[in-house]
Amino acid sequence: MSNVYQATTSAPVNIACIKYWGKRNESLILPTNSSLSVTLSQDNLRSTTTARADPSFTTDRLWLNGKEDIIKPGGRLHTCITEMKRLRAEFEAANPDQPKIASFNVHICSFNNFPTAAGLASSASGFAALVYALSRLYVLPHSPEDLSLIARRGSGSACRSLFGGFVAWDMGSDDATGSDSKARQVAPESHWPEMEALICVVNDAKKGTSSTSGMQRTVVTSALLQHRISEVVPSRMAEIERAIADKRFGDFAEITMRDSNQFHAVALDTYPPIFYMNDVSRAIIAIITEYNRLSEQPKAAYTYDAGPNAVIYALTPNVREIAQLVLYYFPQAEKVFIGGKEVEAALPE
Ligand code: 2P0
Repeated sequence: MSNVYQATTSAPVNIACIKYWGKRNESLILPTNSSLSVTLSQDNLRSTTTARADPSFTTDRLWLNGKEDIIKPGGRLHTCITEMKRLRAEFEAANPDQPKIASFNVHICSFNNFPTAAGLASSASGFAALVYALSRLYVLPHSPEDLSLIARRGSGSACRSLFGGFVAWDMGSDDATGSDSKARQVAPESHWPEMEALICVVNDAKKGTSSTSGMQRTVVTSALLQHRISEVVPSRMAEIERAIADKRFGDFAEITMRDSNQFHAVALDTYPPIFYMNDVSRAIIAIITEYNRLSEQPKAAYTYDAGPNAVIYALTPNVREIAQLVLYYFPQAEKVFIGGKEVEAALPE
């Protein structure tokens, strides 16, 4: 019987607090600003990917949620697979006892257990899982930081899903090869285990303007983006890293909400404008703003990506109260369970 070369891994979704929006190099996927996210550790927001290499495969093939996706030559999938095969070839050259599998074609099968392309960062977990599955298949010794360089070529935000916890994507300055545009763990999840994310699915349909084309239009047309990348993000990155290190939730929350607001302002400043939030998204902002007004420091932070769904960051002791509040204003929402117990709609005391 011949050997089977196969590996299965999964990777989680990440939700940015400092948003990535804009590329300075389209083909290398180099961003116009650094970004920072929290990797969600819930089991129900993951991409699970199996990769198999076999001499009998005549081409590389990939299935996403059971449907075959075409691997276009020169496209992002093709780039990631080619780069991983290159690392395996280097590994085989340095380790002659290893089986020669770098030249085999691969079949890749990936499933998301959440709605694809609904502004829930499916490309982030998808490409991270793809790169990670191939690294396991090829038993590569590379660090998550090294692998993040390749995941980035699949989808920018994917580089951040190779780490858990709080993760920065440093924009880097090597414009020729992008060798320093990679992810870095700012703090593991265990540093601040009370940090939780409440996800409010406002609409799980596929979004109208893809991130890739939306950000292209922004880079070309928005003057506000230029202000954001030069004047705002660099100091915000430093401030949020310090807030995370010191576990100052109020500051973390304010920076996160301000950055979400500015990202959507930049989308509006794009010409023609891009709207990702809808009336329900804006109602949730109003609810969280009112809730935060009741205390000295913010206790909840909303953030929105390229879609209408809200992610609310909060510390464990406040999550139930916030879920109760959202359910109070949206009684038609699906049931919410925390710790196995159904959350009842209620206003805070
Ligand atoms: C982020 N988003 O930082 C931001 C916030 C959406 C809003 O990263 O073109 O799907 O594949 O590099 O990674 C969405 O961008 O775009 C994104 P590509 P990607 O999470």
